[in-house]
Amino acid sequence: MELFVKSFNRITVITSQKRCFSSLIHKMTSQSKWMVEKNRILSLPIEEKRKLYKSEDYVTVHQVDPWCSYVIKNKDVENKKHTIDDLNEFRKIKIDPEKNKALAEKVSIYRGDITKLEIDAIVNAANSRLKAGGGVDGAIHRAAGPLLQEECNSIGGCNTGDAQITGGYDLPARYVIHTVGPQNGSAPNLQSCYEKCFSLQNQHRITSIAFPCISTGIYGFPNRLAAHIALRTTRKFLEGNDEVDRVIFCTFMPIDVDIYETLMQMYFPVHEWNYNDGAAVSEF
Ligand code: AR6
Repeated sequence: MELFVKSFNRITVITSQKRCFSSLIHKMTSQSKWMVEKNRILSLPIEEKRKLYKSEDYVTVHQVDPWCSYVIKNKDVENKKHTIDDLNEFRKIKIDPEKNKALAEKVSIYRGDITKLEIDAIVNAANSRLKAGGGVDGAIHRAAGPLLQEECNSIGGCNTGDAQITGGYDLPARYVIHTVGPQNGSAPNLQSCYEKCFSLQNQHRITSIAFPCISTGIYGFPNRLAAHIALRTTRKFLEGNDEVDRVIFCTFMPIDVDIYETLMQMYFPVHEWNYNDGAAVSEF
């Protein structure tokens, strides 16, 4: 009987060791699959990479008008006036007017689906588990293909206000930067999302980046305040860094188009503006 129990225990230990080993092998195999594919895609010439895109209607960075041209082409933008509350938010940053012209050539509004952009990096409004969800997150995972989730699984998660970078796989974008916006309306956390995304730029030689309106969908952050935070943080970053050539604000909802068209005139003025009485007066 004693001999039987000993043998049984030994078999149990061997079986569980085997199971651990095979799960380790499985993990390594699936891990190396995304790693190999990520590196392969990142080194493809653009014409080859384009064959991977799920749809042919991709948009290159050069097809997105810089803000200085957008204002000229869309004359109605000038009729959109900011409010006193906007002015109070805007006064939280001191901008260097010398940089207005150069920066108005770097930033853009893009109306539409962020997954179409052929750009160095698109930002994903992710959740802290980095599991594909709804909204822009779902759209990005669908267009990138399943290896994006595999790479996210290998990272394990992301704290609110932080950011993690992965490959873009079948997306036109080379990289996806996953950031987790606040669910409780915390402005410092939202600001941190933008800062952390920018902080990854140097390491991965990202010179063009597109942001969705982080936290303003399922996470319920007020759209207008979110836009102030996005624009203020971007202006501050661009004033101190020359490496990034293009920052694109992807506005998917009409309300965000309206807000960004209004507020971009403050943070990235194309003409000179007077803010004396709270109403913008063009001086050109
Ligand atoms: N392209 C660009 N913007 C988009 C797209 C798209 N294809 N689809 C939606 N948006 P949301 P959150 C806009 O809800 O509030 C997910 O389940 C959308 O109109 O995607 O940060 C995650 O897994 C809105 O303006 O992100 C998290 O659990 C903006 O993207 C949670 O939602 C952000 O809305 C994150 O919530």
